[in-house]
Amino acid sequence: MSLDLPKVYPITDTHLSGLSHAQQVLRLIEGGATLIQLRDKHATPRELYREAAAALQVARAHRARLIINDRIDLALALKADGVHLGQTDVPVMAARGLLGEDAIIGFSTHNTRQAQLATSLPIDYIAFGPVFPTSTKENPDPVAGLAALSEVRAIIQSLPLVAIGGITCANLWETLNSGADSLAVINAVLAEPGQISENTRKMLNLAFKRPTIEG
Ligand code: TZP
Ligand code: MG
Repeated sequence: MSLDLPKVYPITDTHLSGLSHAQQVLRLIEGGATLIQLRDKHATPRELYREAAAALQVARAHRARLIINDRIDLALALKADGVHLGQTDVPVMAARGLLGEDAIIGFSTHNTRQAQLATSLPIDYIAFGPVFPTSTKENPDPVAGLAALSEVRAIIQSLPLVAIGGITCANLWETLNSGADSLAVINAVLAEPGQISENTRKMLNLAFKRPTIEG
């Protein structure tokens, strides 16, 4: 299993953007996103089913992949591209059994121990963070920092690594240089709803211009 992750992996947030998930997905795709996570901690299951179905339709029409945060039931019912699970969600093994081999399963970790344990799970990528302070997540885990991100990179070897939490254009290069394959972002791309496509494009372009440590 080796997932080829795009450098920028946006996550939707209806409160922050004031837009539906489908509207956000369209704007993110227009900015170049090819892998997007639908995350909603507030909608009812019924609302979320409808919203996710609409967002998935937009993603499919543009050949982008849509991963559902937390909700294995919705991912299964809607045949989404995968699910992103946290430490207290349905166990990864159970999710893999339900979704099958082809689904993308991502798993959140917040410290090196969790990352180590995650290496034995049937997952396609590990997310690690918050790397930097974030005001987007309610009750975030302690800020882990770039040194811990580098440690995780070493621990998980070639398993794809997504960094998350407080990532912006200002810290994007150092985050990639610390071992992240991909950057999951909310605020950096959604905080200005009129600029979602532009800000996504800007981050993707910057990521491609990254100077490597070796030079
Ligand atoms: N998990 C760890 S930090 C975070 C999540 C969902 C929020 C990331 O949002 P932002 O705005 O990119 O800091
Ligand atoms: Mg979760």
